[in-house]
Amino acid sequence: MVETQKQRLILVSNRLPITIGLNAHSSSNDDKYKYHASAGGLVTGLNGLDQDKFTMRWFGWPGVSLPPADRPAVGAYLLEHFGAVPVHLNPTTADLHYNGFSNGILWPLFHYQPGDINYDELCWEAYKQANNDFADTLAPHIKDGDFIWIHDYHLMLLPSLLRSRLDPQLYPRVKIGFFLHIPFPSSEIYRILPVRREILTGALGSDLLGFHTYDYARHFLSSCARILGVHTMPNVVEFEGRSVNVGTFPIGIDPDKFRECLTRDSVIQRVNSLKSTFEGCRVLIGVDRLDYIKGVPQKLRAFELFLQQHPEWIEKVVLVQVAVPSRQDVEEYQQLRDVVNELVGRINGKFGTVTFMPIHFVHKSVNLEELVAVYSVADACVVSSTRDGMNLVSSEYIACQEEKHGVLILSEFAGASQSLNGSIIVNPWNVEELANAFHDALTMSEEQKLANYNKLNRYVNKYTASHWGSAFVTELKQVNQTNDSSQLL
Ligand code: ADQ
Repeated sequence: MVETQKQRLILVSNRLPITIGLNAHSSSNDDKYKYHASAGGLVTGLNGLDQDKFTMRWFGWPGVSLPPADRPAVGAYLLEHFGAVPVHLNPTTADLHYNGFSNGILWPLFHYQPGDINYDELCWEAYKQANNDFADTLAPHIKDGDFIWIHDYHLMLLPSLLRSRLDPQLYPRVKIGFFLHIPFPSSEIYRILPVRREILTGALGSDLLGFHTYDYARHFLSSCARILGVHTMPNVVEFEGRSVNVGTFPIGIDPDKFRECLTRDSVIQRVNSLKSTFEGCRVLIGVDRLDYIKGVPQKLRAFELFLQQHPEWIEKVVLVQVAVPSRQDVEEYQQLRDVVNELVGRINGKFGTVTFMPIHFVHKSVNLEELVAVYSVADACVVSSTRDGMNLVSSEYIACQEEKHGVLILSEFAGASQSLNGSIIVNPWNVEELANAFHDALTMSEEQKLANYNKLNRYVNKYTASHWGSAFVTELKQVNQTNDSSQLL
């Protein structure tokens, strides 16, 4: 009864935020699988939405290929415990859709690396197939009045494919939103994509399209105008008789989660132990997925140059680089790992001693408590992405700097650089400039650090993940009204 009165919010992402594994201790078919909810940025952003107003459903690929006989039971469990609905993909489709088209073509192109794309018809077919499979699974669940929020570059065809399955006479009040978590590149780069029209028209099935920054929204609008020849206004694309709204919604973090974590006894102990480990030494921190867009080699080369130019800092500063392994079955990522290992070895060999190592390279995922402890003892955080939709690490670092007021060195190519005023903005391709930024950060006065921290902290506290989630959904509600009334006219 209560559920029917609430607005339904249907979230769609490539992966469900739940990991399904085989239960080694299973004694019957009833407990064959175990389930673990993961708490990524998206989950946090959506947690901030007023749960009293919405009934949420989450659609996505469950990450494993389940035998058809097991699907009904797994589906029932996911729905009851997580409000989640799995979209089952054939393993070859899942692989070519995710590794092939999404991460092998869209990811490098949208991050300005067209040289790395391997365009392949089979991958494109799999991308279309997977987006169609999502539309087929979703459509029967939709009720009139639902808000549907589709996420990211894996599902850019879905808005149109879903719209084409929903008869406007029967679903006049359904609205579709889409948010892109990565950059939308300049039209000069975007137009390289052989299927550039299809991707744009796919996304234009939405009522509202959201981007992290104004520049990405602008690039999208000019690609629509140039490639499709459609009429665009600053926030609207006129497409097939509908007005598609385009907006800027910079994602944030949940700073309270980080601050609360810092007060835990186990974290306080860990912070103290790290402080004594690094006594007499300043700490620079880098936390990145090991992805070629994160500019880790650029960071390491700049650190090498900094130590060369400022030998007085040898044995007085360490760079802790935490790098979570990512997409390891893709060749470009294996090559990156080799380059990074080689650089770390070379720099440690050159500047290290029997008792001192300038780079501490941690090639694994670390848990929240360890992450927060390392952030909090660091004198500066270095984000050197060569392109990055937003970059949440920069905000997470600020949330953990209440005590130290450390310095944020931030690439001008991360979306975050457009809002995190108070950081040292750098061009990571300019090794000299980045090396100088290390020096500036390590020698900055306490007054300047405090002034910068106050600016940054205000922003991080105001533009949180929940602010982002509710801003998008509120806007989606409003565009609803606009398109509803245009249909009535
Ligand atoms: P990502 O490319 O994954 O996200 P980012 O925004 O920095 O980049 O988020 C990474 C998250 O992973 C952070 O919460 C960070 O703490 C965590 N993380 C990174 N390395 C880790 C490690 N070694 N151990 C544990 N945790 C680690 C994509 C886009 C971004 C955009 C986000 C959200 O590429 O540009 O900001 O989506 O929209």
